[in-house]
This record gives sequence, structure tokens and C-alpha cells, in this order.
Amino acid sequence: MKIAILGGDGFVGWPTALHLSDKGHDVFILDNLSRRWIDTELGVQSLTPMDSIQERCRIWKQETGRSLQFHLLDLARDYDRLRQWLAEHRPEAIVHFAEQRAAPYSMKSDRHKVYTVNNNVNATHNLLTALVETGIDAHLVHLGTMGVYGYSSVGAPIPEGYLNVDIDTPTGKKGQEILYPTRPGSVYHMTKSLDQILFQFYAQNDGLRITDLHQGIVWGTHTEQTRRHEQLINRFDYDGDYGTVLNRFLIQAAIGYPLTVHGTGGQTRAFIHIQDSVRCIELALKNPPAAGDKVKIFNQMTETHRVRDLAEMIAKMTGAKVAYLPNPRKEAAENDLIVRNEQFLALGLDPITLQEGLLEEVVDVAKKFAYRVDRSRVPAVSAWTKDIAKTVEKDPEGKRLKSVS
Ligand code: USQ
Repeated sequence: MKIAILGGDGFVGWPTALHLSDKGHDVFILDNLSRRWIDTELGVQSLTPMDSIQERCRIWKQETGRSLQFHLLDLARDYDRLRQWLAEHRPEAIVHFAEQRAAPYSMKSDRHKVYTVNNNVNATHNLLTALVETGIDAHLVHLGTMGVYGYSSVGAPIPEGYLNVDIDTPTGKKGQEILYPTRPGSVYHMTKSLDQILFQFYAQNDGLRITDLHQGIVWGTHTEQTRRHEQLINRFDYDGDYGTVLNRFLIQAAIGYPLTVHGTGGQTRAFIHIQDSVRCIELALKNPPAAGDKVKIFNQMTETHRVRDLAEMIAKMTGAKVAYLPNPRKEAAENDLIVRNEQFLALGLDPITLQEGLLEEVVDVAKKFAYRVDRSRVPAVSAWTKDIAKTVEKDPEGKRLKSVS
């Protein structure tokens, strides 16, 4: 299959491009390299040394004989070029990762909120309207987030995208299937909630075939393909904006930094290993909806964990200390989370869980590249509200790490 990977230079986009190329697909990477620019803006770098995208593609060709074509393109701003590209290349499937994906970055300032909304919503809408205009019947697989559901403890399992409700009508109750009500916890998560409405409209109005993957927090760094050559290595974020919780804890353990638990650590979240993430994308591509179908939604996660339990587990495994810090985010201090994910399991996903030695592998990668870590960039200082900012600003260098146990 001819597949376009939009955002194929990113943390999940790159291993997905390699995985699909390895499976024999013709893969095209479209990316504006914004993630690399954001590193420059923030003054941080991936823990792992990353080559340019062109060099990565060259090494892949050298190792496998398979071509990966890269096109520099900004989906949100270069609408005409995007439409032209689609008309010329006519992909059979498109995987859409091309959005700003960090919640803390999206909450840094008004400018970051504006950027995240403009970038993410325009990228998605430009893509949808260009597909309609060019008449390309490509299956669109979008990387959405579990965060669209919110984390309130309703007590009921979170279904895969849709909820059956009974509505009171003058003639009695009528059943209806609706999109699960969104409750985004950041501007970033809000953009993915808006994406859902765009997808619903274009599936119903134009018969676009769309799959939306509500993915949990990805952990790990290597996949089968990124292990093949040191220059194929994936990016690996540790900083307070782009590093995600489990990977951050593992890196912190490796560099002797107290594990940065926000608040009580009572937040329960959904997780998935990066290897499973790329497998799920392949499974979704193999099982497209038909034209005229509603948007197909999968919960792309394999397990749930409470943040403090993860910290305690890693502390036990590595001897790291745990710091309970004031939470820079506005989020429920404690929540339960039960998630349904039967669809991927039914398609054959055999989940990788936390117990399988892969945690140690991440610590080893982090130790190997520990010399690249700027410890001052570890604390998460993006505050969700102006009031919270006052607490965080008092101590931008992370001297808040006082309640270390
Ligand atoms: N947290 C800590 N300490 C840290 C970092 C985070 O306690 O050092 C806490 C946060 O307060 C939050 C939880 O861990 O309660 C998760 O934070 P995160 O940064 O790992 O994840 P999040 O901001 O939700 O975003 C990440 C990805 C995003 C993806 C999302 C899936 O960056 O692209 O959509 O995970 S989900 O969380 O299921 O919405």
C-alpha cells in the first residue's frame, strides 16, 4: 500500500514509518520539522542523538534496501501544496500525526495556546478538505488521545468512542449513539476533541473513511526497526514539556534525579508501549471502515496505572527517590480509570506490559545518553492557570524538590 505518514519525523511517527516500510508498504513522510524547531525554542534536545530526517532515511535504505521519501510540508499553512501533493501521489492510506502533541507546551502562554489551536485544527481540517477536493479515497488514520474523555471517575468503563444513551422524547425513551462527551484537560487535548467533530462531519458529509485512535501515554523508545542501526534511533524526551510521565521517571531514575510526582500522584492514566503503538496503527490500517460508515474509534492503550504506583515501582527497581511536588496542572488529584480496548485485542494485539524487562531497557538507554541531559530542564514549569503559575514561578529551577522520600 502507498502510505503517507504526516508527522513522520516525530516520536511515534518515525517508528511507524519504519514499521510500515518494513512490512513492504511504500512510505512517504511529510513533516514540517516543527518538533525540531520547538527543541530549539525550548533550548532542549532529545536525550538520544537524532540525525536529520534525510540522513535517517538514507540509513534505512542502506540497511534494508527500502526507500522512505521525505517531503518538507506544513499541513496547517501550506494548503495548496498539500492538495497538490495528494493529487500527485494519491496515497491509499494516510496516518496523521502532524499535530503539536504536548499538553504542557500548549499551556505555556497565550502564544502557545494560539499556536497549538491554529496548527492542530488547521492541519486536520486542511487535510480533510484536500481529500474531498482531490477525490482521493484514502483511509485516514488519526492519532487522537485518551485525553478527550477526561479523567473523571464515573465508575463505568470508557467505551471505544461512542456512548449509547436514552433520550426522553414525548413518545417515550429513544436510544441514540453519541460521541462520548469530551472533557479535555489542556488546550492540546482540546484540539484533539475538536478534531473529532471535524472527522464526524467529513465522514457523514463526504463519506471519508476515517479511523481515530484514542491513544494513551506512550512509553519506551526502541522498536524492532529503530534497534537495527544506531542512526535509526528514536527521539526520547525528558524535559518538563515534552517528556511523558513514565519515560520521565525512568530517565530521572537513570540520572539520579528524584522522580517528579505531581501532587499526590493519584492520577490514573492509560499506557501503551511504543512497539504496541506501531502495531496498533498497522492493525487499524488493515481494518478500514467503509465509505459512509461512522468514524471508527479505537482505544489504543493496553493498561492503566496510577502515577504514584509507577513512581514507587521504579523507585523499588532502581533505588531512586520520589519527590511529591505541587502540581503545575489543573487536574483531578485522584481518579480511577477503566478503559475498554477489546477491538485491538480481537484483531490480535498481544499487549506488552510493564513487567517485561523493557523498563530496564529504557533506564539503560537513559544511562547511555545521560551526558546529554540538562538537569535544569527536568522540572515541569508550565502552569495551567495564572494562580498555579505563581507557585511554580517562585521556583523555576526545581528547588521544589524538597519533599523527597
Ligand atoms: N506527571 C507527573 N510527573 C511528571 C509528568 C507528568 O506526575 O513528571 C503527571 C501529570 O500531572 C499527569 C500524568 O502524569 O497527571 C500524565 O502526564 P503526561 O505528561 O505523561 O501525559 P499527557 O500530558 O496527558 O500527554 C501525553 C502525550 C499526549 C497524549 C497523552 C495521552 O504527550 O500526546 O495524547 O499523553 S493521555 O494522557 O491518555 O491523554
